[in-house]
Amino acid sequence: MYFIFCFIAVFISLTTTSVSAETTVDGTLTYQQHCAQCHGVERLGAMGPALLPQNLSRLKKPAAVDVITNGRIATQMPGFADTLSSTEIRALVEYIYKESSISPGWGRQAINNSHVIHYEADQLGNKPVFEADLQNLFIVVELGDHHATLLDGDKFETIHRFKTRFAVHGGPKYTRDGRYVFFASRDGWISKFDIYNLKTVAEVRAGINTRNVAVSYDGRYVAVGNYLPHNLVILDATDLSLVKVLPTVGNDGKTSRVSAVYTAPNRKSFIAALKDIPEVWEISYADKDKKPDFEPRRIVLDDYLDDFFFNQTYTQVIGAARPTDSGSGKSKIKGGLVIDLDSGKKIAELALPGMPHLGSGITWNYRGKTVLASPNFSTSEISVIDMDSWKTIKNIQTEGPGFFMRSHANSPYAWTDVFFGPNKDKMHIIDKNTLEIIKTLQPSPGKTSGHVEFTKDGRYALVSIWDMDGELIVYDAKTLEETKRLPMSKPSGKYNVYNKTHYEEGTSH
Ligand code: DHE
Repeated sequence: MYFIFCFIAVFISLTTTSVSAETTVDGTLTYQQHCAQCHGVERLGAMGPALLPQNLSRLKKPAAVDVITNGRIATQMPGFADTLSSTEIRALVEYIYKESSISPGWGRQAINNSHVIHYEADQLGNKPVFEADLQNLFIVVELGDHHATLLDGDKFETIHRFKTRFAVHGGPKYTRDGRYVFFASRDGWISKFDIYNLKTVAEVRAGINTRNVAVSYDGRYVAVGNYLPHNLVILDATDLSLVKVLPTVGNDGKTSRVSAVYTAPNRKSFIAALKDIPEVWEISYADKDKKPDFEPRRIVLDDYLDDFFFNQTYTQVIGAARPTDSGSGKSKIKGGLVIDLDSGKKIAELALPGMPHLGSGITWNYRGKTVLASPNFSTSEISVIDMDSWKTIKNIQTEGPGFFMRSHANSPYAWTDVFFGPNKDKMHIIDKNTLEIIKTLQPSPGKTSGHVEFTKDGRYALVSIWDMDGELIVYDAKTLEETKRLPMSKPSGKYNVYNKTHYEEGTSH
């Protein structure tokens, strides 16, 4: 009897000890010590996404524990297994799933209050203040010290270096004439830069946590896709003044983050995929003579699209859900799906392994067929898919998972980085006709090499060394010999005016 009593007493004491240990760990404090720098003091996001219940709806708590413990693939999120105890991690998860006392709203008034016009259009001239081939310029985003460089693509010399907002992410977008470029920062700032006058002319904070920005083909509007608030924001491209806020609400009333928004030049519309609602939205700006109403056409899908791109005629969307974003690890469709934008119907499912990065997908002509190729965040392969039959032609084995892929219509090669793992300093060159890797470069041993962009004519390929003490390396795209190195501060992406404004098949959208 005494033995049973002692056993129960010890059991009660043990269980209460563990419960009280959990309740005494302060998730708030742990958050401020370890997470606030990237996710924002108020959990509204900065370099990392916002950590609020509104943003975590597709991530189950056990999956959040796993992300904090082991880190998240293809992001800057490290694992905390060696820094935090499992009790601290559980307390942190409870904290981030609690409603915040700070309202994550960022409405019309906040957007309008943030709007700054640095230069009115009539204050600046219409001729470039420098000499260079205006179609062969590059904007290079330097993440290391939050600057951008305007580079002459013939001489590979810096024309101008300027400050950007903190943590610019995604491709800056040009107007079709190449005069203006729009940047989006992760914390919602949209900046318009006048390349001819080398001046930032207007800025506005369009959201708290922004995904990316798109410019309409006619240069009249800018669309901003937000994670927080859950909306799309339409701006006037002239001065970035607010035109419309479109809350991203599904038919069932549920709200959603925006995965990304792009312009579809042939359709004269913006195409946006939603992260928490299985819908793609098409927002037309086709009518040139009157102001569009920006009412979305909803295409309802079987699954969420976290990542997507288009065929060259913009009649099809090719997208995939990311298993890690669905929390349960199970999205309904294994791999990717293809949607016909005219009919709004799914026309194929793709056998894509791992976590394909379709946003970096490119297309080319392979023995009379158009193929698409996509890197993969989680497996060491590049999938090459026939865009008629939607069957995989080949999975090209690489030395590690990659992030970005690039080619050019005038180049016989497609370049892809390795980016993750022990071979992160390598860059593969694939023959587009044989689908074999014909050379592997190691531009700067030990330092991550990633993201390639070609010159206008495809003669040179520019590679980034992702290091604070980084470089931009210029390669002859035919001989694959190095021709020049320019020191830069963690140059992330680089964007050629001609390739971008002509929607070159080898580059991103
Ligand atoms: Fe990106 C583009 C999403 C992490 C650097 N990234 C994009 C785009 C999307 C996207 C939707 C297309 C926007 C556009 O160009 O209009 N990125 C995501 C993610 O979901 C992911 C995996 C997690 C996240 O943190 O949001 C992610 N991205 C990163 C990084 O960690 C990178 C390497 C460093 C950084 O800047 O944070 C990074 N993403 C880039 C770059 C592009 C990009 C350089 C533009 C590629 C291009 O050539 O167009």
